[in-house]
Amino acid sequence: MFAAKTITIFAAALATLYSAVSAAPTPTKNEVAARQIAPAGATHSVVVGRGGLRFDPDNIVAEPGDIVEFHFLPRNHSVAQSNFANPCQPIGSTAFFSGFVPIAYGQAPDVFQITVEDRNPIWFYCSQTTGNHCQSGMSGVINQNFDSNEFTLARYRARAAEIGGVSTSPAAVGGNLAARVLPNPNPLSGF
Ligand SMILES: *[C@@H]1O[C@H](CO)[C@@H](O)[C@H](O)[C@H]1NC(C)=O
Ligand SMILES: [Cu+2]
Repeated sequence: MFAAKTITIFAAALATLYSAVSAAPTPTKNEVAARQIAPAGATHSVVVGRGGLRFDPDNIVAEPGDIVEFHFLPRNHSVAQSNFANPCQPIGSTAFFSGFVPIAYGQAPDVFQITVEDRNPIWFYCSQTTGNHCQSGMSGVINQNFDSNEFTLARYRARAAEIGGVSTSPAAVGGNLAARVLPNPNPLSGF
C-alpha cells in the first residue's frame, strides 16, 4: 500500500517534470521582435580590374542580406547590372551602377556596395566602352544557378563576345539592391 502510493506520487511528479521540459516556452513580445531582425550579413569583396579586364572573384555565392563590395583598381572601370539575356546592357531603368572610377594607381578612395536580397542570379559587367571591357569578358555573377548548363558565366561571356556592339551604362549611379558609393574602409590594403 505504502509502496503503491509512493509510485503514484513519483509518476505524477515525473509527468509534471516532463510537461515542464517539453512545453514550448511562450515567447515574450521582445523575443518575437528579436527573431525578426536579420543577422548582419557577410561582406564579399570583389576587386575590379585585378589581373586585367576582370572582376576577382567573378563568381560569388552570397546569402540574402550579404553585402558585395567592389574595390576599383586602375584604370577606369565600372560595375553595372544586366541580366543573362542582354549581356553588357543595363537591366531596365533601375540597374545598379557604380559610375566610372578612373584611378591611376592603388585602390580608388571609394567602394561600391550592393545588398543581396535573395538567391536569384545577379549579373554584372563593366560598361567601359574604350576597349570594350564587357565584350572582352569583364563580367561576373552572384548566385549563378549551378544546376543549369545554360545560364553560366562562361556562356554569358561567350554571348557578350558574340553579340558584340557597344556596352551601355545605366543612366544614374545607384539603383537596385540599395546600391551605394561609400568611402573605402581600407584603401591601403594591397590587392
Ligand atoms: C573614364 O571612362 C568614361 C567612360 O568611357 C569616360 O567618360 C571618362 O572620361 C573616363 N575618365 C578618365 C579620367 O579617363
Ligand atoms: Cu572595365
